Amino acid sequence: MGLSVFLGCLVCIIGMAHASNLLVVKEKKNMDDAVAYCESQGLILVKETDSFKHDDVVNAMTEAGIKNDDIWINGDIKSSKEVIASDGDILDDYLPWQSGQPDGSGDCLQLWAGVGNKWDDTPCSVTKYFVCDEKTSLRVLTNKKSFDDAQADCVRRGGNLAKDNSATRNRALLSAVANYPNEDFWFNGKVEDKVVSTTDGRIQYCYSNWQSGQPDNSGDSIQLWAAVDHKWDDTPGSNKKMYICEL
Ligand SMILES: [Ca+2]
Ligand SMILES: [Ca+2]
Repeated sequence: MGLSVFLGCLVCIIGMAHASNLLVVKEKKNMDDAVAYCESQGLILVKETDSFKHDDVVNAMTEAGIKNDDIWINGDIKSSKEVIASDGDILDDYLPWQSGQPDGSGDCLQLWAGVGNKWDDTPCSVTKYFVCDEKTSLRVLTNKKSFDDAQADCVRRGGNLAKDNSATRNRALLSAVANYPNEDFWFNGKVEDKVVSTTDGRIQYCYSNWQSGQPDNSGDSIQLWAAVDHKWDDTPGSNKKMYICEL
């Protein structure tokens, strides 16, 4: 018994760090070359997944002295108007298009300086400055859903609700939700008789981050509870909350 728990804990050490760290590249390239350049640096062409990331990008451009230039951001615009990032991520929950866009003028996504850095579809062959971001497998989704619907949406995106199975991973999750101090979040945690498991049925022995007094049998799903600095709380999965996918 002791041995199996120990082996389980070795698995639990795996995690990832997160920090906002944008690289503004003041060398104009076409979209394909911009994507490839970021990849060559171990980074990814920046994905504007929410308004906070958008603001980070504009602030980085301002600091770099290119706020009045168009830049490439990550997005391939399909004929359906669906926007897909270079890593396959579906960008559909934050869409700050300029009014009248996308108008079919191209398949690639730019921040259009002339209209206050809004989104515009434009030809991929044009050369522009661009911004790289560090890769992260964590994706915060702000369109609130029940636990099951949140997990289904993460699966649709090619992943699952993110596990919170180590102190390192917990720091990454807290960093990911830091812009939303007043919002509860679903992550990949279910609880029954105080035993934590994930949606794949694995029991998690090694790590927990319960708020004092929790779990109190108030539900079978675990939230990052905003009221207590995003510590864990068991609560009904039917409640609609923001959520974190791991892609
Ligand atoms: Ca356009
Ligand atoms: Ca509870």
